[in-house]
Amino acid sequence: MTHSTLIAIGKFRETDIDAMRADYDLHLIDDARKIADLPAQARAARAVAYSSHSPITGKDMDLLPGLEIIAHFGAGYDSIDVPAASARGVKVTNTPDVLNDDVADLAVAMFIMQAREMNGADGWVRSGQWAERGAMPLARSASARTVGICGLGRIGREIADRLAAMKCEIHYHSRSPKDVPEGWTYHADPVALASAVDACFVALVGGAETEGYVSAAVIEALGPTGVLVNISRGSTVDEAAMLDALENGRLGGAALDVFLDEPHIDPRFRALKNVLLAPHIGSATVQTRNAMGQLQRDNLAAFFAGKPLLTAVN
Ligand code: 8YV
Repeated sequence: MTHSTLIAIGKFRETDIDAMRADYDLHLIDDARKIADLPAQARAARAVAYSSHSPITGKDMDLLPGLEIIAHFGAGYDSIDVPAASARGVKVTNTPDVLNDDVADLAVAMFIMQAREMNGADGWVRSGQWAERGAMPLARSASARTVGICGLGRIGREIADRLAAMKCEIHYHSRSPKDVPEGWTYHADPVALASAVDACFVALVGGAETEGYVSAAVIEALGPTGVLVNISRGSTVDEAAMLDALENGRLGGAALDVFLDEPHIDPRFRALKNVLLAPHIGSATVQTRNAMGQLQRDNLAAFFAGKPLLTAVN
C-alpha cells in the first residue's frame, strides 16, 4: 500500500516521528518558512502535522495547493492563522483536554513554590546558610488564600478545583458566569477580579483577542502583595507593565511558565527575586506528551479515513 504524504513542521520527539513514519510518507521541516524548499511531490500533501510556536500563515498554506488539514500538537493554536485556514477550506485540529491535569498541577505547584519560597529554601540548605544563619525568614501560606482564575475554561477549572481542595476562596473572571460550585464568585471585569484576590491565575487562550488582557490596570489592582501566575501564553499579559510593577514593588510576585519572546525571555526577569520562572513546561511530561502525539495522529487518521475529526478547531 502506498502511504499518504504528510508534512511535519516544527519540533517532534523521535517517538512521534517514528509513529508518523510508520503510517505516512513523512517530510520533516523545522519551520513553516521552509515549505518552499520541499520537493514538489511533498508540496502536493493534503495534510500537515504542526508543532511549533512560530506562525504558519495563509501565504505558507498557499504553497501547499492540496492542503486540507493542519493537525496541531498543542491545545493552544495561536501559531496557526485559523481564519486563513478556514478561508482556504483547511481544517485545523488541536490536542485539548489531555494536558489539563499537568498544566493545572504546574500552576498550583508554582503558586505554592512562590508562596513558600521553595527556590530560596533549597538554596538556603545547599549554600550552608541554614547552619550559618539559622532559620530562613518566614514565607507566606498558599492554602486558604483568596485566589482568582482569569479564564475559567477547562484548564482554569482544573486549577480552581485544586485550589478549592486547598481551602482557597475561589473568584473567577470569564466572558460569562459559568456553572460552578456554590460560593465561587464571578467578576465581569478582570480589574475587579484582581482587586478581590491575593493571587491571580491566568488561564486564557492565546491569540489576538487576549493580547495584553492582563493589563497594567489588572496588575496594579493585584498590588504590592498580589501574585500573578501565568501558565497560558506570554501574550495574555502586558509584560512590560508586569516587569515595571515587579521591579518597583507594585506587584508582589509572579510565577511564570510562559513569556512573550520564548525562549529569549526579557533579561530583566532574571534579576527578580520575587519571581519563579519555568521554561514553558505545562504539558511537558512523558504521559501528556504521549497523549498529545496520539491525539494529533488520531486526528490525521480520522481525516484520511474520511471520519469525523476528534478535536476540530474550525
Ligand atoms: C505546547 C502548549 O504545545 O498545548 C499548548 O497550548 O502551550 C504546549 O503544550 C508544547 O510546548 C509543545 O510545543
